[in-house]
Amino acid sequence: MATNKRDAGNGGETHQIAGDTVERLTTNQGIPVSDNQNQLKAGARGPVLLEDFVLREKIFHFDHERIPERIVHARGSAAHGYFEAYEDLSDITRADLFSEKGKRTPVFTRFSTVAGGAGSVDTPRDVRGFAVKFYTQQGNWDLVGNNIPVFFIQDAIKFPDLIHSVKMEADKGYPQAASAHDTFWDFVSLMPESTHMIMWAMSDRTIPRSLRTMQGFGIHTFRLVNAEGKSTFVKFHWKPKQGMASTCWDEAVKIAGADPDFQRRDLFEAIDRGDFPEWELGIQAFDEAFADSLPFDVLDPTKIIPEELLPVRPIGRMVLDRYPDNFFAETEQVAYCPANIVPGIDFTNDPLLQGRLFSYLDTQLKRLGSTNFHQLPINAAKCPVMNFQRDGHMQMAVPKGRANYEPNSLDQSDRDPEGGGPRECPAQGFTTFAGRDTANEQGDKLRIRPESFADHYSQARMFFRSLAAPEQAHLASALVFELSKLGLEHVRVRVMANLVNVDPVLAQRVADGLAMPLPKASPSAAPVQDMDPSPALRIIEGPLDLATIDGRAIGILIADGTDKAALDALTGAVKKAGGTPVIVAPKVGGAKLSDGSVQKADLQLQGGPSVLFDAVAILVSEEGCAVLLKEGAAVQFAMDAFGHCKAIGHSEAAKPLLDKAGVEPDDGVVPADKGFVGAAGKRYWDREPKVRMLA
Ligand code: HDD
Repeated sequence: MATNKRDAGNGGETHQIAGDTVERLTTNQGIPVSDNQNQLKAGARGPVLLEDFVLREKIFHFDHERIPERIVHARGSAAHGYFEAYEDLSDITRADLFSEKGKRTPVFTRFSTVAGGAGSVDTPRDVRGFAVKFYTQQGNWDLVGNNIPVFFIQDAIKFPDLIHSVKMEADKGYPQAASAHDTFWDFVSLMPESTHMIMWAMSDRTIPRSLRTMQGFGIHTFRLVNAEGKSTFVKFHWKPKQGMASTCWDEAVKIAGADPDFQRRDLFEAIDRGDFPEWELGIQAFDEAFADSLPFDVLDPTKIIPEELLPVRPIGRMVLDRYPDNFFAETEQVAYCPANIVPGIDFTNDPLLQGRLFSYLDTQLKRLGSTNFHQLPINAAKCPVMNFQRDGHMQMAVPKGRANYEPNSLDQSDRDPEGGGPRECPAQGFTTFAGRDTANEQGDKLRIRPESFADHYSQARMFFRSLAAPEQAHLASALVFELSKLGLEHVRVRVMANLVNVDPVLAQRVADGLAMPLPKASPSAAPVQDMDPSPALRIIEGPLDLATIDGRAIGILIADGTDKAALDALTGAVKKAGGTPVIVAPKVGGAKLSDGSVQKADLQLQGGPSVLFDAVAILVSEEGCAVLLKEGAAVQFAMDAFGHCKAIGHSEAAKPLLDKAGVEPDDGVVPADKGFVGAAGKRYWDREPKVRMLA
């Protein structure tokens, strides 16, 4: 692996000579550099000389530092870790990573937003990518999923249209990282198959609090195949051990200003403090007969199998325990590809998946510039890679011997120290599952959607009806917000006509929120079914709503005069519960506490608004409160914490500040020393109607 010591490819030597206390700076050719401050000039005030190869090489390299950003998922954050299998799954798959209990496989996982550019903020309303590269002993397996289990479209031929519509508009060049504009809603309203995903995209799932509090999904139906060649259909699920948590929209918007890197920082800091994020991998495994019994097609990526119908079986866990050493070399250059699959796992005929199998390799060539991108350390398999592929731009390996073709009859003579080279392995090698996904797989060549993909509304309805009441209100309000941003009236009407099919009550709430008449339902290609609600789909009151401060950040606002004993007690209690106390004060140098000691601040108040925390405490004396009453940022601190339904712990003397901020008493507003830590693990959504109009 190349290092800044230039020891790779240079015979292992570093440019350190006897007696040197520091490593020597060199050019890329290894030539020691004597001066890194001044260009070569003819005289102190004279012209710069073209022969300055040190300057020219440095600027040349700098000029080429950027590579094309990803066309989608450009903004991302990643970490290294491992996957650990819970049990031997050889009854259903011969994949090496699932072959024995406790077996560990290294992973590199990248989370991303979809629409924004690489420099966009972390918290737009957007789907999040959830891509895992497993470096197995049988080669790399990439599970390239999202934090939502369905997709907007059923056929890959529509992907460029979808992405063009959601990215900044072609003529204006804005909005960045936002779906609230004409072209996106124009497109999706003409594509009823996107309706189910729209429900998820407008739900709290697309404004996650942290990358650590999101679920992940493989989306498509895949196959597991065992040593006997028997296939089992599977859907992959990632469940966060940290529980699930989302923000509310007003909070997400404010975080974008307060800390554009909020989620990247959160991931880094969690790993840095040893609080390693963890997800459980689970599968929904089923056979052909079960698939046939469902009222929808398992090859249709706009559908889920409700967990109540088919429970998720946990099969292992992923722990992310190492932040990348270098953002570009690892996070930017990692190249995921759904076609990277290992023996024991296989594709299905899902037409979206099949299109993806082409797209990613093509993208990597464009981005990384060489067919040898698999040799980059972050992409390289951690098992031997042996074949007869040769040459190409940036070939980093040095293959030995004459054997660069096969079959050959070269032997291990002096000229061919490596012999004839590697040979295919019929038994261990990847073999494609020979069976069919459906009984009528063969047929005429047609550009056609199967009838079984026609129901676009039943699961959208089920999703909406499965949510907790506050989530339904957030979803309806998100639709009102997005549609209110449109300039094209007829698009708004068309979206609402689709919504009538989903749920007339939802559609009416949106129409009321926009102050528009409700149109008639749009035609539906299939009758809309009333499916049983699936409570597993909820975040609020759902199975992963953990009510804990473990892994969460608690902002503690202090000022001169704050009681030292009370502060120590609170920070101690927060830490004991697994939370991270973050001290916020008007001055970063700190505040003078009641005992005369100075408590340093982690954040200055202007740069530490309450949106950055999961819950807050305001620990001030009368003297401190009097000062903060005149500081808008302090009033906003309390007002936003209340408005975002967070728990607020407070000292008795903080009450005038709470009053000024409009904080009203409820179960979430508690004395800091009486039950605050217990109260801080959840949000108080009942409060919401007091602070904003929801649709
Ligand atoms: Fe994709 C990147 C997820 C459909 C074409 N996609 C990309 C990434 C994720 C997904 C997480 C970022 C990986 C990373 O962190 O580097 N994509 C999905 C999911 C889909 C999906 C869950 C549907 C179920 N994608 C999809 C289709 C196509 C693409 C149908 C094209 C036909 N996706 C790409 C791409 C990207 C990509 C253009 C951009 C950067 C990259 O591949 O490496 O090839």
